[in-house]
Amino acid sequence: MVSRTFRTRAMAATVAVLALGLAACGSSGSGDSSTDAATGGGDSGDLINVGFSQVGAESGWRAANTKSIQDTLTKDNGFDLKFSDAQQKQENQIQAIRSYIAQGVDYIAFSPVVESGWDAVLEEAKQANIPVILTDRAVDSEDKSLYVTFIGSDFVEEGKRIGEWVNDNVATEPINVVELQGTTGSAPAIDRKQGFEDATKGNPNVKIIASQTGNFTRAEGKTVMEGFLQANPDIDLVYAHNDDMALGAIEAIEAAGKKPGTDIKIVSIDGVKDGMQALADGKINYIVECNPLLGPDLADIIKTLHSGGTVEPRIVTHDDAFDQAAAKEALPTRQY
Ligand code: GZL
Repeated sequence: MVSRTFRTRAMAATVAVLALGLAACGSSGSGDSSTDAATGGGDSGDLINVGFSQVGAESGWRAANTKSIQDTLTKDNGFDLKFSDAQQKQENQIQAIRSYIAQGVDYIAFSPVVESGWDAVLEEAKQANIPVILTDRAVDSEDKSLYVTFIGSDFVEEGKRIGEWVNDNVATEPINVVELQGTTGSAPAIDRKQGFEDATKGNPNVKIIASQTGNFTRAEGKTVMEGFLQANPDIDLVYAHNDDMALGAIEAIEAAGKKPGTDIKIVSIDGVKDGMQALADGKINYIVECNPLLGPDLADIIKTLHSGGTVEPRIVTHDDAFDQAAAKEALPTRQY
């Protein structure tokens, strides 16, 4: 999650704002102090208007991310959240952001489905004086003034951690690797591929024999894996950029009469419940987590900004990693 320093600072700012809010409520005798106290900034009773454009509903990770945002940015917590699902289409996200600008929201937050093509619409938000917060995925805009901060995991590091585990636990002899890439052009797909290659390029035992996008979905991951199996008789390891594609690959491997996790090893990223269950069951061999629970930190960031505070331009969320034994231990208490 967000660095301890950031949260301490945010909590201090929030406490100060709450104290001011309660004092104002007491002196003015106005209505619902819980709403006033929750927002602190602006007139009493105002909610903070936030427009959020979500990538889609393509994976278990996305569902958990959406739930975290919608469960946190509530009216009881001082927010009026406008939420849209772009069905993994950039044009839908751009349209949603323009709609939020037209509605005059206080803040815009979004998870960019791909890295490129955002400068124009972000410039429009900037001209409208609406601060933009990137969550989960980054954009490749050179102009860093187009958004206030980017909160999300370090995808290159995730790919590197996978590669390092493969070096130490599988590629102690020559192995043929197939890679199920995430959505083409998305930050996690670009960076997870880079990280894995950075970690394994010095290991002559690792040979990537095929690499293709499965668009982060279980169905497309299964279809691509079926193609890999038909074209390559000797696959030793699948590197899936997310659990949903890994779960699709498991279905394809089993349909081909092979044992996932044994005949063909699988490594993946996310750590969603279905992925962790497959890991505990021995069908996946290693998972690096990508924490989707960004709602509380997004709320902290907005409340800090709304009370006149500042936030770091890059906030890296913490990710754990799990082998099969660790998955068995962690499953009972997983939040997603
Ligand atoms: C990563 C996120 C990715 C997940 C996928 O932060 O953007 O998108 O790894 C999801 O499961 O579809």
